[in-house]
Order: sequence, then C-alpha cells, then structure tokens
Amino acid sequence: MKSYLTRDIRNVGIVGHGGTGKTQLVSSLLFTAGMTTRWGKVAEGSTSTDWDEEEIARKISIQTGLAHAEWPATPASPSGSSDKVKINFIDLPGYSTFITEAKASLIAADAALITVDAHVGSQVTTEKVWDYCTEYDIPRAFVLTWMDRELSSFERSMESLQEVFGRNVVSLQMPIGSEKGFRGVIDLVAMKAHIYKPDGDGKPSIEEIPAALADEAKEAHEKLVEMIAEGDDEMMEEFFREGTIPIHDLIPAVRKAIVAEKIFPVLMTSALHNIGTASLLTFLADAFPHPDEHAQVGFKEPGGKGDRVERKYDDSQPLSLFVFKTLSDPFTGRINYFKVKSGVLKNDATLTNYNRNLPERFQHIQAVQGKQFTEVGELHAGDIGAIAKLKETTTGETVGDKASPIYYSPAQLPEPSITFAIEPKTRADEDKIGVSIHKILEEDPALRFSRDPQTKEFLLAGSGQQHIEVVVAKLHKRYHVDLTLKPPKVAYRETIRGKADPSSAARASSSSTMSLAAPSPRTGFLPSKKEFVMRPRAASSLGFPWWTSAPSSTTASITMSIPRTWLSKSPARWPSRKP
Ligand SMILES: Nc1nc2c(ncn2[C@@H]2O[C@H](COP(=O)(O)OP(=O)(O)OP(=O)(O)O)[C@@H](O)[C@H]2O)c(=O)[nH]1
Ligand SMILES: [Mg+2]
Repeated sequence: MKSYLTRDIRNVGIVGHGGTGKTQLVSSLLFTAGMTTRWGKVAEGSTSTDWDEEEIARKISIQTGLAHAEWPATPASPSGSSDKVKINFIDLPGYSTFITEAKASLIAADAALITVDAHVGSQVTTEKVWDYCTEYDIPRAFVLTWMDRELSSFERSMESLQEVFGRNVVSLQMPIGSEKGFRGVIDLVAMKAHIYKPDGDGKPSIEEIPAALADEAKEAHEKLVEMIAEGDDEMMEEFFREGTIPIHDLIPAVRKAIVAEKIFPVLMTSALHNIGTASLLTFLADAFPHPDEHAQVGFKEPGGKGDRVERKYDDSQPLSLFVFKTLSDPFTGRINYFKVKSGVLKNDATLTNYNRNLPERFQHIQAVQGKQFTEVGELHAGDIGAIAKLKETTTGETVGDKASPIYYSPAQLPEPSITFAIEPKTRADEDKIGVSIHKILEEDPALRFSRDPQTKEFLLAGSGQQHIEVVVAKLHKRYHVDLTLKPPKVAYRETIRGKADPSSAARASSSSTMSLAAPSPRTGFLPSKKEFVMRPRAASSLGFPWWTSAPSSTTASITMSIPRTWLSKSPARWPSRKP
C-alpha cells in the first residue's frame, strides 16, 4: 500500500454522544470514497469500525475503530496538498460506559469531528468530548447527523450549540430540504449547492444555489465572512472596502481560523441516506490540519516527568512512535495501534521500547481498515498504523530509535466507578481466569482487576454495569471462561474496646455503630440492593453508595459491632489462589 507524506495525512477523531451516528457516518464516508465496495450499515452489523462481535450484537461501539479514506484535496487547496490525502478515522464510542476508551484513543487525533443529533442538539457527552478536545488542544468541527429524521432542525441545533459552546460555533453549510426531504447542502464558503441522490453513491451534483434559498444563503455567507475577518486587520479592511472577501482569500482564511481554534464550524449529513458525505470529506481534506500543525511535546522521563523534549511530526527527526491502543485477539495475539510521532517507520525496523528498555521488531507494519489489515512498506511522521506480535509493548508506551529516547504522556483516564466481585463457575474456569482477564486488561483502559486483601475476593472494577457485562461476555466468547458477578463484600472489623457485658447486647445493637446492614448469615453476602438499608448519617459519612467502588482504605476503616455469627466466611477454594 502507498505511503503518505505528513502534509497529506489527517487524523480525525470521531466523537459525540452515544448513538448520534459516528460509526454509520464513517461507514458512509468510506463507501463514498470508494474504500469499501459494500455500504456497511450499523443495523446490519456490517460497518467497518464496529466489527467486534459484542459491538455487532449490541449495535453500539465499545472500542476504538480505525479506518482510512483517500480523498482529493481541492486543487491548490490551502492545506498545501495537490495529491489525494489520507484521512485516518478514529471512530470512538459515545455511550458514557465506554467513554474512557474514547478519551484514551482521542489522544492520537489532530482534530475532532463531533457528531450532534440534529433532533436533539448538544447533549451531556457532547460537552464531555468538547472538554477532551480542549485538554488535547485540538481543533474541532461539529457535524449534524440524522438530518433526515422527523423533527430534526438545523436552526434549533445551531441555537443549542451556540448556547453551550459560544458564538464561535459557525455553520459552513445550510440544508437543502428538511427531514425526509433533506437533499443536500449549500456550501456557504464557495456559495454552491451540493445536491445528493438519497441512498446513492454519496457524490453530489454541484449547482447554483436554488433561488428560494439565495437570500438566506447570502446573509449567512456575509455573517461567516465577517466572523472570519474579525481580528485580522488586513482582511477586515478588505471586507469594509469590497463588502466581501474574494473566495481565493476566504478559503485559506477559514482553514486558518479552524486550525487556530478561532471558529468551530458546523456541517451536516444524513449518513443513513448518504447525503452530505462527499462535501464533508472535502472539508476534512481541505480545512482540517495535518499532524505537523499540532504541537507535541515529549519528556525525558516516563509519566510526563523530567525535562521537556521538543519533537516535530517531521520525517527528518529521530524515529519515535506512541502506542495508543492495544487489542487482544484470541487468534492473532496482541495488536497495537500506534501513531508515528517523528521520523519514518520502515518495515522490519528494530526499535527500543523506552518504557521497558526492550528491543521490539516491527515486522509487517499494517494500515488498518476496520478489521482488515494491509501491509505497508513505511509510515511517515504523523501516520497511524498497526503492528501484531510485539513482545511486550502495550498502550501508553513509547518506542523509537535507541539513541534518542523520549516519552510521550499517556491519556489521563478517570478511575472506575463500579466494582463487582467475581467467582468462576467451574474448576476449569478457575484455571483459565487469570490469563484471560490479563488479556482483556491489556485492551481495556477502563478496567481494573484486584484482590481485596481483607475479604479475599477478586474484584473487577469498570465504568458501569454494562461495561463489566461486556467483559464477562468477552471472557465467555473469546476464552470460554464463565464468571458469576456479585456485589463485593464490605470488609467488617470488630473492635474490642473493653470487657463484654452480655446484658448490654440489646442496647449495643441500636447504637450508632450498627448503622450499616450486615451480611446474610446464610450466604455471607450483603442483601440485595433493594433490601439494603443504610441510615442517612452512615451513608453520608461513607460518601459513596455501597455498590460503587470505594478506596480500600475507606472500606477497611468502617468499624462495626455485629454479632460474630453474622460474619461471612471466605469461600474456601478460589480466593486463596493467586490471580
Ligand atoms: N435515520 C438515520 N439514522 C441514522 C443516521 N446515522 C445513524 N443512524 C442510526 O443511528 C443508530 C446509531 O448509529 P451509530 O452509527 O451506531 O451511532 P454511534 O454514534 O456510532 O453510536 P456509539 O458509537 O455506540 O456511541 C443506528 O441505528 C444508525 O442506523 C442518519 O443519518 N439517519
Ligand atoms: Mg459507534
């Protein structure tokens, strides 16, 4: 496969609220660009980026999906490319349970496309992913999805976005038709109409703006020009003198404003009917930054410590690459997705993993199209690729030329919010559990596995019940390991404060130290959530509901007086084994 120069690469993170159509959009963009012969649909489980069997079964994204499209930049476009550019799509989950994965992989993007349901406007996760983009300091654009949907509204969506993100949210397009009659977009920069055939090949016919929309389009164009010219004295002067900015000056100015995060443009599509996709691809090729427009910094020591080391996405610099995602395939083994941060990676290179001080051989480097991998001879600075069978390297590690060590900081991820105790169902499961959980841990940055030293239980912590259920389903399907999930036991301690007085037992039972429910004498486990009674004072002193994870020190410090017979006995076998 062809390799692409840094200036011809766009790394685009696709983020947004759950179910707003990210995966369908990527699938339609790939089809429009001719990268797939079959137009993948989420409903049919045939998209390129939701290929994991859990994703297909649940019809939601769970992990990072990678794909790429080749698309011509507009001739003599301001991006500096005259050739086809390679747009790497990083399709990320949107449901809050899987949002940690999105944050972890967005680190590889140089710009983000935020999907917004045109029926709803901005939602909770829209704001969350906006914050991630701010943290990574990347330019971003919004794409209104579901424009074909009943009650979808361009005007209301714009109001919602401007209310939440400010007046720098500015539309580069206007819809032609609405709801079921949505047929295309008016390009407010070039002032042309792009008319699409619903369910067609995604390529529009470029026409003059329909007379009925001409005045509205002119007004929107002028507002856009005014906004772009703002802060640019020379352009402002030209704007007042001529009343507009000529198109050959406007296009580079729009790009400059996007890259500088001065404006946050809005575009629109109906991904399910393939309307607006070619216009969006042209926008990404022309107006989104190439990697070298995104400043990066490395450090002399791991974990963001030590002096800063400046590196550029430049082929002439020493080779370094950062692993942003590890997959654990039951057949192929470990697959790492990485971004070349500097230099050129050539097939068969032997590099050093700086974090582990180990050599790693990059044999058969791959370009990724969903679950299809194609071997490439080399990858230039800024490109994204995959490699199978590295010995030790996993997510968050830096690899490169032995002589020029550098460490890139991994994403800062939130701590898990829910914990379950796990028990294998059979003896065979017990034997396989340690190895298989270790493999899932490698690919899931939101998962934690530990053993409570007091209750001796093995604990799986994640970002929601659905997250842990997906882990259990993966263990079953990939490694044939079956687990039972249980609420974790609370670690009780008895405090002996003096001599016992049997006659005071009844009074003691109503004292404030008895404010937590005790485990069932039969099972040794806490009652179900429904039966659980916690007095308000006790609940607020704990500061978290019992079924969420708490720091073990907090758990251990709960002191209670409860009858000795109520104390649970540890299950005899499994917890005594090492994980
Ligand atoms: N009518 C219509 N349906 C759409 C459109 N885009 C996506 N859908 C549907 O919306 C549903 C969710 O689409 P996805 O692409 O999986 O959404 P997502 O944002 O990737 O979801 P997560 O990754 O799980 O957050 C699917 O049933 C799609 O067919 C659209 O433009 N119009
Ligand atoms: Mg998705």
